[in-house]
Amino acid sequence: MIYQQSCETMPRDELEQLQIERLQMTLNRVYRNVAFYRKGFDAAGVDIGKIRSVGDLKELPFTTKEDLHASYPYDMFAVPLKDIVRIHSSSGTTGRPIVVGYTKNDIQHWSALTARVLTAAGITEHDFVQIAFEYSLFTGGLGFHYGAERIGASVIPSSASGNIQKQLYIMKDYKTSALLSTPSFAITIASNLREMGIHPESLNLRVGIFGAEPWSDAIRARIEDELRLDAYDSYGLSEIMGPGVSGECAHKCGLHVNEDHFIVEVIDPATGAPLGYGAEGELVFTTITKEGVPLIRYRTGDLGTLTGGTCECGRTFARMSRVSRRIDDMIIVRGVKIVPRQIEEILLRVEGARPNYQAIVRAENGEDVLEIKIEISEGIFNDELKKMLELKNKIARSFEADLGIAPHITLVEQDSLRSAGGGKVNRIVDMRSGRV
Ligand code: DLL
Repeated sequence: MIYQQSCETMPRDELEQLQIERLQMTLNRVYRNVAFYRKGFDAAGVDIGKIRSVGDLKELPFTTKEDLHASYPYDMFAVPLKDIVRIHSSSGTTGRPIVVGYTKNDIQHWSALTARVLTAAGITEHDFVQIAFEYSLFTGGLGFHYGAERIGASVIPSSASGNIQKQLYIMKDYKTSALLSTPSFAITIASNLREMGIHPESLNLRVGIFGAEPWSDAIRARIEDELRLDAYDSYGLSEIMGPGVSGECAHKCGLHVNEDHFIVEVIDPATGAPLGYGAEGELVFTTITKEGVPLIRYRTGDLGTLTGGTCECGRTFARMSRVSRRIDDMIIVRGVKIVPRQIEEILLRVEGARPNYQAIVRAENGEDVLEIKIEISEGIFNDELKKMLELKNKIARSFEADLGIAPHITLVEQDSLRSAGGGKVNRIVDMRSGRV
């Protein structure tokens, strides 16, 4: 199913024409209204009148997260504040947050884009959509809420905070058919179901949309199996809009980027050089319809690849791969390079462990020390000490066998690792660089 057929299946030449027209309007708008861009374009010697094709985009300087931090709170806004109808902010855990604002038109577009993502996952007006993303300054809850209402679904705004058991009773009693949450929250939901003796077959769940943090196909398989639903990936970031930037269709061969609203590029993170389709690099987005906070060539820090060509579903938009990690997510501990995916794979193999973890590296007496905090279910947590010790040893041995380092394992209570900022689990904390 396609929500906006004529946009989502637009022939490529028409799409490129639309993109360049919208890009030119956006460039004029930011040059007129945002001092950061006026100064930046002038300093780089860019004449925006000469940007005549999407390929010319590479002449423009990048916008970085640091630029957004420096503009806190409103210096990047391109409209008078009276025209802003909604404020969100990013869930950054270091430094000042990034503040984003939406005009009435931005909200209209945003709801259409999340409606597209929901429709691509097969969600319709007949569904009961439980939105278990946080409703807060985080964009997940409200972003999807407007899209779900727009397609006429029955929305259950359960949010992600509060008592998990209540969340499950709502799911059961209100006959939730579509669940939206972070993948780590879906895992917590699944293990609580088991503990409460609710069999997933007794629920009405049939589809789930998960996102806001990296998750692998192995996690997808586990969620699908434990919740008996069809799981779709959805990507987005507050700086660019929130959820609705891209999402999977039934073919699950990449996430369709809503290219009539965002131009996507992949660049070499070291040199900034544009890379072609198929090459892995940093995802960079330019907004071409946003009024509140338009961004030009925003470096996301997320790693991915792009694929072209029309998808079997008929959509002509480029597809991005699933984002397996952020560029700065790799940690080097005593010379060993570790990415979150490796930790997750080990935990998925150890019976009794759950792949909800946080890796913390610190320097103690000049040596790197790795601690892995792992959430375990309440059942085990309240169990006798011996069982917990056994589990800890089993996990530590698996790490040593796979990575050659024995981390310090700390077992923590379920749901204790999710941050307040959007309910995501912050996988890597590097105390050596102050990165949390
Ligand atoms: O996470 C928006 C969102 C809400 C997306 C709900 C999908 C669903 P932020 O809090 O600003 O916005 O965080 C954005 O999260 O740069 C990625 O690093 C990461 N991220 C988001 N979606 C995915 C995903 C929301 N599907 C940052 N896979 C991004 C991997 C993701 N990482």
